[in-house]
Amino acid sequence: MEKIQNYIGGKLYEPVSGDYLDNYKPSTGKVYSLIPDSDERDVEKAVEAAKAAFPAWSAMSSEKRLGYLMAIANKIEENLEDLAIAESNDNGKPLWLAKAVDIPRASSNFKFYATAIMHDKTDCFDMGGVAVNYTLRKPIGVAGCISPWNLPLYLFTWKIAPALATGNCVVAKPSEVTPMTAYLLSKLCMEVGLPAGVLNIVHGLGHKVGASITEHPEIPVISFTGGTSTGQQIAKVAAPMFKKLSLELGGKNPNIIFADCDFEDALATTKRSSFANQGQICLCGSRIFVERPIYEKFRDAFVEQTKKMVVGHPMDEKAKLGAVVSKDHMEKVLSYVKLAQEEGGTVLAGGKRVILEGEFAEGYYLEPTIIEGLSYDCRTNQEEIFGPVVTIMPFDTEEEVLGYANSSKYGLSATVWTSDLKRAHRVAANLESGIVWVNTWLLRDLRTPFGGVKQSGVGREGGFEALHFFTEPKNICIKL
Ligand code: TXE
Repeated sequence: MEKIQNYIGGKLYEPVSGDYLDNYKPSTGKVYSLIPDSDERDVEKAVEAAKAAFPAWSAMSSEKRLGYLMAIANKIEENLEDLAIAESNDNGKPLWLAKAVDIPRASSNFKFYATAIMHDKTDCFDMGGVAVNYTLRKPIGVAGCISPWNLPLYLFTWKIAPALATGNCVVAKPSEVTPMTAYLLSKLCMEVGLPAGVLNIVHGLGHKVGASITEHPEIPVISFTGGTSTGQQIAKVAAPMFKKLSLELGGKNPNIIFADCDFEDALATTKRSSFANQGQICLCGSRIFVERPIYEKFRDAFVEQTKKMVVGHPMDEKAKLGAVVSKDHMEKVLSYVKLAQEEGGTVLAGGKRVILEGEFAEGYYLEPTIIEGLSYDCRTNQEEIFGPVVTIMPFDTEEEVLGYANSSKYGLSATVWTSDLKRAHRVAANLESGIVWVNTWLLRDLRTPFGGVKQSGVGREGGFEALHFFTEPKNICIKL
């Protein structure tokens, strides 16, 4: 049984406790590796290593840091197949998805930030002969990066890359549900000779290792992606310590489809935005609103095509959906299907666990599920389910659907389908979300600000937003 190890000070270590946790393979429901059950002692070792590495790493030229990060990006590409298999084994997602999305994006994250630091600039304010002001941006020190299980390496590197690129050192914790690719990444960092202590990865439970990172007095900046309730816990600890905080949390994203949409494109994309990654993407469009003139036509076509979607084991090329990430999560999602029916909803497609043959019989598979007949403000339409479950309902006016869409306590992303350019601008401007896609979904430019409003988080990742998050500006005014 493979034992994952912590990566501290450039070396691999057992946890100080010597204890391990079971790591389950979602596709089979069986334990297939072991995770260090680390604690504050491992975090302390990691912080010491990061502090020791910080002076040299932060003083290094951007060009030299670019070299290390590009070397890591190239290693990820060279090991794409192994990393994708590991990701699929750990998360349950189809292998083709890990190969097409997760692992290539992990490499892109490193490449994007390795090059971004070569183009960042600061400000100068000329007081007309009296004085001149210039701004310096300096790395903060040891950054804490805590990431979730839905896009493990993709989101892990999305935090680490800008933190390292800007000259910080990192103590990172991947989700204990999907630790494998972070472990493999640590080996790639050793292969490229990343200086000891620049990146440290401590595996273990959120309330132990995650909490220890959050409350550590020598980690002044925390970047977190995960559930809203966990984000609240982290904020409670970090705020009184005046830590800089980035929180990327949950979503309950509206998918608004007007009658003048490109019907086939809206239908094809809605299948993806509803069920990609088994619906375990914070950007999935889980509330579908269709303008009444095309409601029945769209609903019936969507149901018919959803029923044909193959749910299979992750190595099955035909599988559109693999396994959801854990038994607990599968049961949580099924509990929402039950709730929806109690709230008056009708299941038009799916709603049940899928039992596959042979070694996959105990895997965590769910049917893609569509539910109709709910009110916009019921729990099913207000709470994040984070599985392959969407609701669908008609609307008659723009004001009505904006009211439905904005009724959520979340505000991460939204999708709008219309051929009316003026309406696209108007509706996008009135949606309470950090990201709006018009006639597309999950089309990503890494330069754009990424994040949400309301209970979807605090701050933005992406582009120069991330470079500025991981640095502190200093204004120097010189009298002439
Ligand atoms: O998140 P958690 P999980 C949502 C989604 C999902 C829910 C829970 O609704 O069902 O969050 O998912 C660490 N101090 N999203 O369990 O618990 C934990 O170990 C410090 C949306 O993944 O928030 C893990 O590494 N850290 C999200 C990370 O936090 C703590 C994607 C996330 O775990 C901690 C995933 C603590 N007290 C889930 N407790 C998105 N926005 O993409 C836990 N952790």
